Amino acid sequence: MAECSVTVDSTDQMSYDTKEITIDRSCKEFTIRLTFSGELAKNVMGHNLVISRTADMQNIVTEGMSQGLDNDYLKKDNPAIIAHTAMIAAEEKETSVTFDPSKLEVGGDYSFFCTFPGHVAMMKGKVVVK
Ligand code: CU1
Repeated sequence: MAECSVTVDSTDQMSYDTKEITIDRSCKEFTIRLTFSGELAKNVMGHNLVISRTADMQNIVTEGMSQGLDNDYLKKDNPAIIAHTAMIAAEEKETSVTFDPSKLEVGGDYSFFCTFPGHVAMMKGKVVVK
């Protein structure tokens, strides 16, 4: 049976607990659950999880910076964003996003990452589509 969800934890150390997630394209829907196991507040250690083609990642991060914390440092109407969670931290320790994995191509080069300013250097990983 296909595994149609994954949980990724994020921390006060500006990190996710995994460097790679696998999305099974045979799932009707795929859910990514993002948790926060730290103690810091969103304005200092907010994390989200965004999926895009790796080639679009830097642009999404850069344009997100000017959107501010109120918009989760993300320009959400950018069509290059395939899926994204809300930004969380100690105030709200869990969120999730459910999307249609048929938007992804098997073998495509995709990444997941955090758009909080400065975090992408440490908070990114590979999305494997099978
Ligand atoms: Cu972050």
